[in-house]
Amino acid sequence: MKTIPNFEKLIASHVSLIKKQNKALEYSNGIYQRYENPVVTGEHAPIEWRFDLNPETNPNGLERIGINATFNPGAIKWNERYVLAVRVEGNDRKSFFAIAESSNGIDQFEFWKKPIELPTYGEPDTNVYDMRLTQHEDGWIYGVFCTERKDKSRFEDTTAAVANAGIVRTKDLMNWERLPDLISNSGQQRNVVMHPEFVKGKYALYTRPQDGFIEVGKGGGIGLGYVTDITNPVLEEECIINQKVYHTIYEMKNGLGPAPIKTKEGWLHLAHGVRNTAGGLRYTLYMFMTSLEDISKVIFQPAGYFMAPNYKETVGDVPNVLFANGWIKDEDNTVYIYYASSDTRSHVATSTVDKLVDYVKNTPQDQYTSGASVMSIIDLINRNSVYDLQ
Ligand code: M1P
Repeated sequence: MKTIPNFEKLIASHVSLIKKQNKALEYSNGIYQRYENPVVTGEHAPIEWRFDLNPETNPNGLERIGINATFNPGAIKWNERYVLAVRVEGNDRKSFFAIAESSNGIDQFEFWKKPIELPTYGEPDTNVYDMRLTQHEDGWIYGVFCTERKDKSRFEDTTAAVANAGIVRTKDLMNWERLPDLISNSGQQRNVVMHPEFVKGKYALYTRPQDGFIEVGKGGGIGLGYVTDITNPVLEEECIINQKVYHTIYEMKNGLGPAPIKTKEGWLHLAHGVRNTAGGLRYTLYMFMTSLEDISKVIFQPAGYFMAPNYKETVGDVPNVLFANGWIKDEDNTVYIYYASSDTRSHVATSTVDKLVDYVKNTPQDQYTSGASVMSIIDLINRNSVYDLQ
């Protein structure tokens, strides 16, 4: 093994970043706990991915390949480790997936030696992102991600693209088998997520049909459809189970986050909602619960957002965005919520199944008017009037 004299400082600061411990923030709303530091940033990318370490070919010690961001990770507990399938984006704007793992889920995430070499299907993907990992009862771990290619019907428009769901599966997170892309009636699909159990013998997929690449248009809402044979993934019976609604945090578009968590009371869902503002789009996270008997039926949905970007999190490549497509429910019912801020870095927040169920069941639902929101507060004040806060 050769020594690398010019890089000691860089290596030392990388090691200290990877080994850095995370600390829960002092304030919590009781529902979840945020942490001081992001869990994965662009600087977590291994030095060997970025620098040519050979002093002959890199006498000036320059970075050769820049990593711009690490965000929107899928998540799974695997061999007692907390494992993220991170969306890594290079300075060239291309995203790819790389596995990072930690022993405690809140800090010291370290990337595996090499990023995932994703097999292609048909025309090579121009860009891939936002992988949702689902441990399915059929024995496979599925990764459903967004695959983006140029819209050739609008050749002159260099921004015109088509988004669809790409599907891979694995048994060891190292060898990935690519299946055909989703075949659906919608022009475009993004935020497609596989349900972990068969439903009436079929694979169930949450979808987000959309008319355009960015705008959902007349489509939108979180959909649900079924696939009989996952090696020929034709989506059947797609219907919308969670609509966009005027003057809510998901007025403009929404999309499911990770695969839902099964609880005694129903399936817990984490999603993102988008509204437009004078300052651009604002992405926040919200939750809902669907019935164990009928996964298309939303039985609880708290009003408003579950998490919104805090001051630091509002800053980044795409400001004012929280996005989550990975969470892990541990054996002790702790839930690790992996979310990204402003399409730049990945964080963790922790909660428990009990707290999240309490949150979705007992937070007032949206009544869609200011007057009704005031009545919810007055009702709480009245019930609290027997307590003396002094
Ligand atoms: O930039 C915010 C997010 O925009 C897209 O999500 P959606 O299709 O729901 O609008 C995705 O590109 C996502 O990766 C990104 O974080």
